[in-house]
Amino acid sequence: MTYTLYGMAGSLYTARARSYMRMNAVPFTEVKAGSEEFIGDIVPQIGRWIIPVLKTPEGSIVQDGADIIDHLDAAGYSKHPIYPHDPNLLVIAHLFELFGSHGLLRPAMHYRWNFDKVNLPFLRETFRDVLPSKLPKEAEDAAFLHASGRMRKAAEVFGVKPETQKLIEECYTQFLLLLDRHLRLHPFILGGHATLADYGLIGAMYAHLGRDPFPLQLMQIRAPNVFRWVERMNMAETFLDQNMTHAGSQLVETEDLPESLLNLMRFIADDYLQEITAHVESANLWLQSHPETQSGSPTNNKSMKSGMGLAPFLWRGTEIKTVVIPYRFYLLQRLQDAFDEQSDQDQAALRDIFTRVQLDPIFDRRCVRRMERKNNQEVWGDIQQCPRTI
Ligand SMILES: N[C@@H](CCC(=O)N[C@@H](CS)C(=O)NCC(=O)O)C(=O)O
Repeated sequence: MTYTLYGMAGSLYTARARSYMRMNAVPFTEVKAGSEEFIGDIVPQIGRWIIPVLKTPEGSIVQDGADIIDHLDAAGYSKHPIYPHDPNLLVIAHLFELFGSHGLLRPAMHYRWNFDKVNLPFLRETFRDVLPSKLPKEAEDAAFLHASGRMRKAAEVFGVKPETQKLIEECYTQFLLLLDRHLRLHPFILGGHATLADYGLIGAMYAHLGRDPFPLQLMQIRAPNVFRWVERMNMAETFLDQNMTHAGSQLVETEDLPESLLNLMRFIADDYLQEITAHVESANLWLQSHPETQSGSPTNNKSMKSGMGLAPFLWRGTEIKTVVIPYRFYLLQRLQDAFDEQSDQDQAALRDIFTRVQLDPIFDRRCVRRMERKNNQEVWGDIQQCPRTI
């Protein structure tokens, strides 16, 4: 009953699936994405080179971090519910899933690719995970140059430019300190056990920001409790620390949400709300000018190219443009679906909480078409009724 996880140690999206698998003691072997097995066997089944991919003991294939976690959750591996039962916590968990998967791309890429003196020898080794095995030295150097060149370009379309670097560092430091303050008292984002919120955040916080040499040291020095959480998110043992508010596995009280959690949500409002809004607006305009788009047609999503171009928006007062990635709408839709499923009373309570942290517009920023996943890729779904669509 052993699973196979195809990925890379330094990959953000592999990190979230791996974290779930380690924490919930799923038996698995990790195989490098540069292996012949992955290239020869798995890529043709998926139809594109993308990680992470899970192969089940029965031989079926699941691509996508969120879908892998859902698959294993449905198979009964979760030690504790990863989808909180409380409606408020459930929607907050989805918020962190969305922000963690995409809102941290700027610091992740900046701290990986703009500190060559410290990071580059390590990255050369780490990238061997995705290069074909046993390449001669020269070919390996050339392959690394090509792969890292693509990633440096990706950093630019995520908004990492010489003129934004300082702001990226200031904002990330602020985020680290807020997270550190929260994790000093709570072992996980929503309290006593890991939920979707933690699995969303761990991708960038481990693969790039808690593993590459430069940002790792920054985390250890400025935010030791964040570093400890990163360790905790990669181990199967139960963690007990009586200094923390949560000695057991219960989650925080929804009537009395910790101020440190609300502060993290305020950070997300300042840092990410404009961006996701701009992306939804861009996609809606694109869909308007492509009425021929059939339900079920693939978005041709790649991690750094989407065919929908770049969306301009004001990021903390500075205009930047970032690439519109359809997958974000899939995660945003999960949050909005979780909101829609609640009773009127629970929706009102959620609006209250989200209004307190200036995040209430996130319920209304809707893509006019649903985003589905079919055959392991994002496809446009049906037109959706959304009265408050922007
Ligand atoms: N939605 C996906 C995103 C996966 C993704 O973008 N993975 C990156 C690596 S971390 C990738 O494979 N990119 C394709 C490429 O670099 O060509 C998931 O969570 O699985």
